[in-house]
Amino acid sequence: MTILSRRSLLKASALLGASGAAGLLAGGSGLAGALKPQAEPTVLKARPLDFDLTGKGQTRGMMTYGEGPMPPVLRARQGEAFAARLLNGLDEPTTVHWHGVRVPNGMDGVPLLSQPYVYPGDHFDYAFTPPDAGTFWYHPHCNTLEQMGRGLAGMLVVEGKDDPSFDADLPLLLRDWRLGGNGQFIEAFKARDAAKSGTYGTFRTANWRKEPELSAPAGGLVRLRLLAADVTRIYTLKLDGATAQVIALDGNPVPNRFPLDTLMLGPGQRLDLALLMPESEGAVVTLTDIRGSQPKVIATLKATGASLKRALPDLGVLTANPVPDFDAGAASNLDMQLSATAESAPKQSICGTLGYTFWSINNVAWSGDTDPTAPLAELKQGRSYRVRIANPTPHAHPIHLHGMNFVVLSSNMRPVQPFVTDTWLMLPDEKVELGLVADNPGDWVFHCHIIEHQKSGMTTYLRVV
Ligand SMILES: [Cu+2]
Repeated sequence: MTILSRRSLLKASALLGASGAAGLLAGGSGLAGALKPQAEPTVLKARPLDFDLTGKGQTRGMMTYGEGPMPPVLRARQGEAFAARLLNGLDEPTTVHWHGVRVPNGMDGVPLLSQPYVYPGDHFDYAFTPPDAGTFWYHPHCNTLEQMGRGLAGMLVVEGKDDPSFDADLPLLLRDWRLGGNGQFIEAFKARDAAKSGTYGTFRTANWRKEPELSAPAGGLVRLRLLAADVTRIYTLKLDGATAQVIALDGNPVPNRFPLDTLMLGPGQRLDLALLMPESEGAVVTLTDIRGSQPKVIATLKATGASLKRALPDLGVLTANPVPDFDAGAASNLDMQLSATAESAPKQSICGTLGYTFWSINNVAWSGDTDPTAPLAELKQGRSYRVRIANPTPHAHPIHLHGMNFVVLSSNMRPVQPFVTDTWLMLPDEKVELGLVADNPGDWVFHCHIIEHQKSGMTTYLRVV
């Protein structure tokens, strides 16, 4: 299908109404959510919000999903139908992308590439059956810097049938806000920073609270689900006062569990920790971000009650997700270079533009959220590809693929496990090889998840046919 005819189809679909378009597009992918048993949809209303985030009075012009204030932690079950109806209560178009979930293309939430814009007052029905268990999230893919920057990001936990049992399951959404001293939003970015590592927030939160104190049973096993939902910040996490092991990265169980030493977590990434709470009531565990010049406390966990006397070895294994096996012997190479580009102005876009182009993939700068030119590559459905990515820039880039997972094969800079992931944090001067099985048909964006980089050129897409 050419882009032109696809666009025409999308425009025609938009006239049918959002839910009609969803069915049409999902049907076209061959993985039609519409043909599966329907789940009762969770209503997800995107809406403006004024809320006292800082404790110093209301921050105006925030955005959230649902009753709020914070977007709800959605729960789904692996292999069972899930549905959510997005109602757009904002005064601008939006969509929802289900980050890390291997959905049919029509459910992926990228305007023009996979679905129509959802205009103010309109709705869109998302329906899919999550194939994988783990920690995922949802956020817009339209005017993303503003919409995510103002609050639109929530967690999605997909429970597996054989998940080991924990004494507590604590999702923790980490993010910053760009607020001035009066607690009101300031400019979402600075161009000179967008051309470097990105523009940092000024007010840090976990679950929309500054340094929240959570509680968990003393001597209990806690599954701490961490999401780096910030538009810019990379975290280097450290835990004091408890032993913990990394059990999953980006929704997928890690091949070998390891301690949380100084693992970096880039925007878009998730990290599941199995944490053993201290035995004595009142003892405090502290999660700190040690990246940057000043360590910053993210959250604390206080032990409550009599000790449950559990131990980390009590935990069963997490079952691997049914991601297809990469076939190294039959794989073709696919090379990508992340680079800076000559500064230029991108085209106008319904989903907003920063007004700058700073970045590119294979020397092509994406000209906006909504004006794809051609796919970077056309992949054959079911075939394996060795994606070789080089980052010759002096900045880190968490590079994210929609619709499919890849397995980390090698890095020129650090030892890696064969992690299965949707987002890999490319370090400066790093070269990695990722194994991809192109098993999900459709057009899938591949972009840096530092949103200023994404929105100023570092985006492309792969077509699987
Ligand atoms: Cu980047």
